Amino acid sequence: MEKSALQIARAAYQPKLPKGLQGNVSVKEGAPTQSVADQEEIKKLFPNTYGMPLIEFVPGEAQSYAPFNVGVILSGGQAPGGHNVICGLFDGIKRLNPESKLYGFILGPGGLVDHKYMELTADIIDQYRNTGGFDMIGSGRTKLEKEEQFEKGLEIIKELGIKAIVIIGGDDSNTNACVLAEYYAAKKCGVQVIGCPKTIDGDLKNDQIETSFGFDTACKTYAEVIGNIQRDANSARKYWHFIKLMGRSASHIALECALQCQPNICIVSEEVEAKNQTLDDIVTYIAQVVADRAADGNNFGTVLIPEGLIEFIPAMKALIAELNDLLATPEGAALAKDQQREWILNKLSAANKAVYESLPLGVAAQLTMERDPHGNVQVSLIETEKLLSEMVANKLAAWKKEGKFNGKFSALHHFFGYEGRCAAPSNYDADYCYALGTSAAMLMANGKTGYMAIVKNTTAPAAEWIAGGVPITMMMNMEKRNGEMKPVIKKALVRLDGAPFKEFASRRNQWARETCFVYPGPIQYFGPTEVCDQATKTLQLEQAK
Ligand code: FBP
Repeated sequence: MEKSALQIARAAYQPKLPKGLQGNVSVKEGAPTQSVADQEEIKKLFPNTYGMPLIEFVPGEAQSYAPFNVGVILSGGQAPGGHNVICGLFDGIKRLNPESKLYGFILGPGGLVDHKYMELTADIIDQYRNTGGFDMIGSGRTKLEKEEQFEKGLEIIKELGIKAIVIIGGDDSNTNACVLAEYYAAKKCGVQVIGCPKTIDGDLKNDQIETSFGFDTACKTYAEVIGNIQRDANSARKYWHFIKLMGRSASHIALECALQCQPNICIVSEEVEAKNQTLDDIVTYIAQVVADRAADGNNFGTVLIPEGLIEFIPAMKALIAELNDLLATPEGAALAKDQQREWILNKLSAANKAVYESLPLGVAAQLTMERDPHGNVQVSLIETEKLLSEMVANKLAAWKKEGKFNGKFSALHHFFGYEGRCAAPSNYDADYCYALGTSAAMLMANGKTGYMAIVKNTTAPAAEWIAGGVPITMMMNMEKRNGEMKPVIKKALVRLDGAPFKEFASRRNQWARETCFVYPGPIQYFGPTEVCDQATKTLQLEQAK
């Protein structure tokens, strides 16, 4: 593999570890735990893994450990730092006993089921220290949820003498890790399962998990480019940039980028839903900011749009649900593309018809054409940034005729997503992930199963971070999924009463009218700590006492 100069220099970076994980480690157990809600149901579903205590790792006496083999799986979308979790895991198990082995399952959970794996030796691990991406073993979106899959997995686990599996994934993957842990515990297979909190979306967090790894690096990567665009906008003074940001559902990424870059506008999906806003409300808000800035002679600006917005607009949600049903009927499914629009307009209920008719033709067509294997519209493929700018342009044209707008409006579009998912991890993510991997090794060495590795107090210097484990059942509640009540880890959406949103809301009017852009610049890996080691604004605001 040919390496860049940064990759070579960065390979030598030794991630910082919390004091509790630096030398010999001992386990401090807390009181028994309960699930965050629906305690009786969750307890019944997880009789072997419910109620376990919180774990904290503290400096301890030297102990000897027998060798143990471990399997690791990367699940779902890439997030910067995944390789460092694996490196921390590798170094952790080798430190306890050099005879221990680490196996990586290839291309996600499917690798366990299909018995595709490779042993991760020191030579391989060293190639990937502090690098972005998941290319060491690849990732995939196969869901581990069926008994046949668990049994197939067990075959290869036994063949390789694996004692524990580490699943690095988001809320769904960790829910499934817990189901797997319970299954193997109930069957007394002697196989432990440990989870690690991953996703750039930042929506796997709660009282126990401060943040999911990758969020820090991804946001800093997007913030760099947004800052550059803002500086360009402020130099040419002729474009409005509509920037869509990844985050399948929650708006944490858009909000964090707004806090870092101070754009003129940032839409927060959770607020749109809470205020029951319509598409026209959002368009009117943007158009008004454009018109106000134009009145000051500023025909330029930036608008941040979260990827999941469409599904949070109540009227759009209702329209999408009815379209899903209509197009799933035999008549709907058999329609020729050129007959679709008319047929749909005849079938839709009055309220949804009005919304459908108000959409630009291209977007209306996207809503009916792109279906996923379950028959749902693939909302991430809808070009929300274009939809909004087109509708803003129409509104401004109407206002121009009424004399309410005298400026110019020229829009450019961007989507930032994939480019942030494999960036070289920031110091924060490099350290956080290495500590998570080391914690996972310690949880396994201490016989734990059904736990997620955690690291807390991460706005303090790394030595003061607190590493440990949380029983996954503690984070669960019952939710309806595909018509059935299921135990799941609660997804964390942006809280409108949370400090990050409140900070944004208190400053957005000024950012809208004036030009308050901040230019964060690229992630720095070497240099002063205030430049290299800062946590996200979201975390800093959430942790501020
Ligand atoms: P995870 O939740 O699996 O971490 O993935 C997050 C994400 O990056 C979303 O932000 C985005 O909507 C989605 O993955 C894209 O998925 P894909 O890689 O399958 O296109």
